[in-house]
Amino acid sequence: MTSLLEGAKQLVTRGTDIGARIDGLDTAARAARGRLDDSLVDEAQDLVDRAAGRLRLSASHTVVAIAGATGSGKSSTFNALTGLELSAVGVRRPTTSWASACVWGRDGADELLEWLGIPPRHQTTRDSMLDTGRRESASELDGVVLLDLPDHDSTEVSHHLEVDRLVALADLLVWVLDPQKYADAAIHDRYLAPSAEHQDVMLVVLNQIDTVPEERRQSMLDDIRRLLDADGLDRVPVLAVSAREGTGIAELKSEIARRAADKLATSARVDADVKAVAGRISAASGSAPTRALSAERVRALDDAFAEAAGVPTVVEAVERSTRMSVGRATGWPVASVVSGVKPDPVKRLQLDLGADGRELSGRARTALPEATQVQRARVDAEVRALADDVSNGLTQPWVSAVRRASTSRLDELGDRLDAALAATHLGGSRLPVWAGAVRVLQWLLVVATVAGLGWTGVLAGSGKLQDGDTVRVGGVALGLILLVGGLVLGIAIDLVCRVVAGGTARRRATDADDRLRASVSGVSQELVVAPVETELTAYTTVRSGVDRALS
Ligand SMILES: Nc1nc2c(ncn2[C@@H]2O[C@H](COP(=O)(O)OP(=O)(O)OP(=O)(O)O)[C@@H](O)[C@H]2O)c(=O)[nH]1
Ligand SMILES: [Mg+2]
Repeated sequence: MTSLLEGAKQLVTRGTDIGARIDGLDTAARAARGRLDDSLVDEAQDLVDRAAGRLRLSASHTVVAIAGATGSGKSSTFNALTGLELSAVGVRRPTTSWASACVWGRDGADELLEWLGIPPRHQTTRDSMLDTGRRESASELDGVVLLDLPDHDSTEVSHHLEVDRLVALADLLVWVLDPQKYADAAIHDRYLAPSAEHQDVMLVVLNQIDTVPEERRQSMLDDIRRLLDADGLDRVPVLAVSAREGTGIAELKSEIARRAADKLATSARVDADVKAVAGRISAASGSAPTRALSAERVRALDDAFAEAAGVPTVVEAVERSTRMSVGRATGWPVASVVSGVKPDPVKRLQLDLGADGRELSGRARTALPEATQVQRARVDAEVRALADDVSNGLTQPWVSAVRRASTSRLDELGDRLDAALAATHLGGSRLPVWAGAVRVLQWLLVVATVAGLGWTGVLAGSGKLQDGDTVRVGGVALGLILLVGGLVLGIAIDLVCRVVAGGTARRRATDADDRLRASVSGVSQELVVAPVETELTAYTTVRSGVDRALS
């Protein structure tokens, strides 16, 4: 790109910003790769290379190519302009098989001729052949590299290829028409009409005007004008010449000289190329403004992912487990013993109960239910909705690119969700301090109840329960108070603590839910959101590149 910018600098000094435009097209083409039509992207990248190549080369030369149908008189016109019989003019068609060049002012043209692919044997340097009588007219074309091209319409395939190659490289194009074939679709459809962007670097010549009766010349020129207008080439001048008799050659030479002298043809040509391709990329890309992914869409996607990952199952297990462990610690111990030990729901999911918390072990997912078809369908629907939402208003290639990106990594979903859940710390699992204290209290109450029961039993057995001897509080035997008080208090604490344990369980469940959803959100971010955002960034890059290329 440095060479491109160096080449462009020379043009920047002349008030154009062609380097920035090529750079814009380059940026757009790179970002469009794999998203817009390959052939269009290839064309843009070829053009960037070609334009950079041309701008790196001589800015003081203007490459003028003479193109047209076989027998129209290209070589004759070439010879008339050079004043020499350089190109063979023949009756056999086609005559010219290889492009030849005539250079006025050789300095710095070598690399340019090499880039054009004109071998030295087909090159002539005009000023080296000057005779004094012709010096004046020759110097008028100083800086011109005139090319005589083969025909574009014979059966020789190599001729078409050579013409297409050089038509793409020339700075200025002179299309030679003749009175017989000037309306041929071959030239209008294939070359002229598609060059509307290039009309400022084109001339049209009607040759062999000597063969047209004088009274018919104007109507023929009018006819050509009409055809060119229909091709979208309303600014292209038409010159009537006779290469054989020299009519109009001086005017043609002046027109070429005028365009070569201001040295703008090179940048104008590249500009036209860049605008044409950038215009097509722009049309394919559309100009809808980009929209950001909406937070609601992402949240809905996260929800679907969380459900498919089994987050609600784990969260519910955490809640039940907390309720159970706190309940068991704070509950009336006798009831727990009688009801037996139920398995911990979290352990059933093979959650690892560490000292400072718990994590889903690597084996956890085997215990978690697989995502059901309904859950999986919801994931797919949410991904689709997100892609459709964000690509709404974009052209089809971009809609497809966004959709493709949104699903490109979904086959990793199951594994990635498992891994994310396995690595998620579910929050504290320790018994709350208050519950530990209540446990001690409950056992003290059990001891009091048992002691009260024993004491009361002994008193009742010996018939001393009503006896005034035994310790009494408020007239009731202490043993009985211990027995009933311990029982009532134990059960009352159990009931109150159930309510408190429910709160703790819900808090821990919410905490676990937050942590799990954060992990799941990381997965949706990586597998769906980031790929979609990459496409949106590419779209923005293409748009801004194209805008720069067209500016
Ligand atoms: N009457 C007349 N004949 C011309 C004129 N220009 C060219 N010719 C003749 O037209 C024929 C073709 O001329 P060329 O210059 O070889 O044509 P070309 O376009 O180079 O043809 P290819 O190399 O085959 O593509 C030759 O016989 C020329 O003498 C002209 O202005 N008037
Ligand atoms: Mg020829």
